[in-house]
Amino acid sequence: MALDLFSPVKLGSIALKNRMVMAPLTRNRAGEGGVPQAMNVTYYVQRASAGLIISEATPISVMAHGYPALPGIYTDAQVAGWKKVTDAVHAEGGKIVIQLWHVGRISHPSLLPNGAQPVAPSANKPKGKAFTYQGLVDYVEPRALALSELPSIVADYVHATKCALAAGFDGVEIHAANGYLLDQFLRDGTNKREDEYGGSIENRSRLLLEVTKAVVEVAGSDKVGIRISPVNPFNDMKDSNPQALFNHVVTALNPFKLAYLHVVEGGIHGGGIADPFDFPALRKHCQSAYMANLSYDKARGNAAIASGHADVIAYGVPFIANPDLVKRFSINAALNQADSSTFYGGTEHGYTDYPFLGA
Ligand code: 8OZ
Repeated sequence: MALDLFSPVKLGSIALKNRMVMAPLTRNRAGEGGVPQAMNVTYYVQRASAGLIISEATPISVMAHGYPALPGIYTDAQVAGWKKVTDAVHAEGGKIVIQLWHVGRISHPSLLPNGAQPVAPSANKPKGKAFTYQGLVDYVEPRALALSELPSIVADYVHATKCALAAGFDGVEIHAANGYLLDQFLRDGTNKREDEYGGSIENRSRLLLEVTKAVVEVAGSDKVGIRISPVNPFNDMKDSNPQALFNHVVTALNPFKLAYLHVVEGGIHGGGIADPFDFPALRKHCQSAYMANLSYDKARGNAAIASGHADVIAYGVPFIANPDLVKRFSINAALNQADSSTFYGGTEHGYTDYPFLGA
C-alpha cells in the first residue's frame, strides 16, 4: 500500500504513529520567568494525537528573547515547567521536540536584560516593528557579535539542549529559519561580516554547522532536526543566491545524519512574495528525512508523501484550530477555522477552547 499521512515513520530515534506533525507555533502565553504554565500543558496535550509536536520557538538564553511571554529553556524552573508538558504528551502516546531559538536582531532592548542592544551578525536594523510589552515599536540597530562571542552562542545552544533533555523532550529542532539569528548568519541580506563567518556561502553556513555539531554531541544526531526557510522574506530577509546557499547547507548537514530537515517552502506571514526556488531540487540533496511545511492540506500532504517529496508534513494553523486534526483528516471531517486575533498572546480563549469533534 502507498504511504500516506497515516503511515507510521521513524525520524531518527523518534517513532511517529503518523506523519502529521504539529508545526512550531509562537503563542505568547508562557508564565512568569518564561515558565510553561497549566494552560500550556493543556494546549499541547490536546494535540498529542499528532505524530510529532514541535514546540513553539523557545529562547535558549536571556539574550535570545524577542517577543512577550515566550517560554524559555535555560533555567531550572523552565525545565520543570516543560517536564509537565512532555510528561502529559507522553502519557497520551505523543512525541514532542523543542524548537531552540535565538532571535538575533528581531528583538528590542525592552525585552532584553538591562535594556541590552539586540545582537546580530552585522549592525543592520530590520525594517518593521518589534512586538513588545508596550506594543509595536521601531526596531533598533543591533550590535554585531564579536568573533570572540560566537563560542558563547554555541554554548547557549548546548546548555539549552541539556535542559531540553532534562525536561523529557524526544529531541530538539534547531531554528535556522524565518529571519532569526542563525538565518541572519546564513543569508547575505543580513550577514555583512568580513571574518570567517561572513562572505562566502561556506563562511555564512559556519555558525549553523558549529551549532549543529555541538547540539548533536549532546543529544545524538538521531534526536536533532533543523528548520530552514530558504526564500522566506519575513523579518526583512533576502539572499542573493538562495538556491546555491541552501543546496550547500543541506549537503553540509548530510554527514550529521540528522533526524530530519524541516523546510518552510515559501514566505510566511504575508511578509512579501518569496523568490523563485526549486524545492524538489533541494530535497534531492537531502539524505535525511524531509519535513515539508507551508499551506499543505490533506490532499497535498498525501501527494507529497506518496511521491517521495516529503516523509512528513508539518501543519501549523490547522493544528491551532483543530486539536484533533489527525482524526478530522482521517474521516474527512470539516475543520474548525482559526481566529487569527487570538494567535499571539491572551488567555485560554483561542488557545485551549477549540472544540474536538463531537464536543
Ligand atoms: C510568528 C510570530 C512570532 C514569531 C517564526 C518564531 O516565524 C516565529 C514567529 C512567528 O519562526
